[in-house]
Amino acid sequence: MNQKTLPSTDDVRDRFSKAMSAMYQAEVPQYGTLLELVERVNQETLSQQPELYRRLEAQGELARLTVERHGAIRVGTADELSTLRRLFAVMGMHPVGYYDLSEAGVPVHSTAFRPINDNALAKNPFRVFTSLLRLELIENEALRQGATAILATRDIFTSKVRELIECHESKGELSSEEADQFVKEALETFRWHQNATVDLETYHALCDEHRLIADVVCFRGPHINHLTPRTLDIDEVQRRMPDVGMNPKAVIEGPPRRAWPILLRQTSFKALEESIRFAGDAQGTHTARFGEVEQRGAALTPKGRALYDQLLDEGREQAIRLDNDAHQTVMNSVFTAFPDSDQAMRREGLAYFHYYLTDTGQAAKGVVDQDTEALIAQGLVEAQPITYEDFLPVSAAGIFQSNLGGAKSEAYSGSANRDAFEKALGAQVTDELSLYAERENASKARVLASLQG
Ligand code: OOG
Ligand code: NI
Repeated sequence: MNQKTLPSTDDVRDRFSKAMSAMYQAEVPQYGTLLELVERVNQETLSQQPELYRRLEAQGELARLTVERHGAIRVGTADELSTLRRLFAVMGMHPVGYYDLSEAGVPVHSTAFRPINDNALAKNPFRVFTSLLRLELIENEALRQGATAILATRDIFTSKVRELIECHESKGELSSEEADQFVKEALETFRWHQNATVDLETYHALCDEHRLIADVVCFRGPHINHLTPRTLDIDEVQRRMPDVGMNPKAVIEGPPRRAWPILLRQTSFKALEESIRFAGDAQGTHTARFGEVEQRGAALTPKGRALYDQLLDEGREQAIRLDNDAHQTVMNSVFTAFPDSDQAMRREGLAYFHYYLTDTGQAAKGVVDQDTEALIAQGLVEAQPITYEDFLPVSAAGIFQSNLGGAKSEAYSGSANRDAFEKALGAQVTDELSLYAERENASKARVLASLQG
């Protein structure tokens, strides 16, 4: 077969994320409404802010904006997690980062499967936040054993998708037809099931321990529980959500609004109560699926992240139980300690930057100066913050809690275990900060080489 017709891992991921979005729109119509709202706000923001338009275009992010989504799932066993790792690898998505949610009273730990290099991210940065249930944190032994036994009987993958994963692993590629089939079969793992695999009594027993445990254990598969488009103005989306019939969560998580956004801000509409048929024919309900919006900003260096974490803690202490407006006012005043300009963030080493040549820089040759700040001052080089591609554990906990109905609990705290997670995953997770540092260094090296040229 002609080499050129073979789809790349980026193509497969692009097809899959679109198929997933279509499936979720059909399953949860409110998600379709959310997509329309975000699209409208993004268009308005871009037309009101030409400088933002220019920046996104220069970073190659304008094209990806309309396809950009993240999703989340929760699985029950090491075997499910490691097979997912192989499934995501077919789409060029690799485990990045370790998130310990036990600290926030949620008995899971997680990673994000996502593309890693510049080109893959520019094409479609689809990410899936993937959590593994930690049954070992449940003290009730009978309940723990019961849940383990239920999980042992299910297979969340179709036999065809397993075949196609193996085919990709041995050949290193799939044909276009195989890729389409892969997308169709992989999607089955993420589908919603109205029939639970357990009776109502078992469901309630698991819910009483933690709603999340019931969500993972009682169904045939790890239904996608939300999909998240990226907005350029999350405050505006939050404001307009009630107008289109959505019930937004109380506060926007993460940093406050800034001229130079950092990390990630998130909000969601509350999970829907959906009817479920339990074994033995009893009718009941389950609340799991919701819609979320995110606004992404600059990836922070370890120094920037430490400052963010410190200010977030301070802000959260002062903002307990405030409504969103009051919460944002507190955060705004606390975050005045975080410089809000690209230059200051760059000079103080708070954020990662992508360096590229201006038009003048592209025409220049034989420039031996190696000082990027001087090159920027001479108009040869520009630097744009690198977009944060990952997640934030405190925000993730806020999203979990607002949708599981739980208050913050100390029940499982202090039990991060990255080794156990990686053992279950069957691989190490990549450190997200090293990825940003590599991309920054590579962009600097390219610019300097070309100017010397
Ligand atoms: C995942 C919650 C985390 C985010 O955007 O931080 C998440 C879940 O509810 O399974 O998706
Ligand atoms: Ni999310």
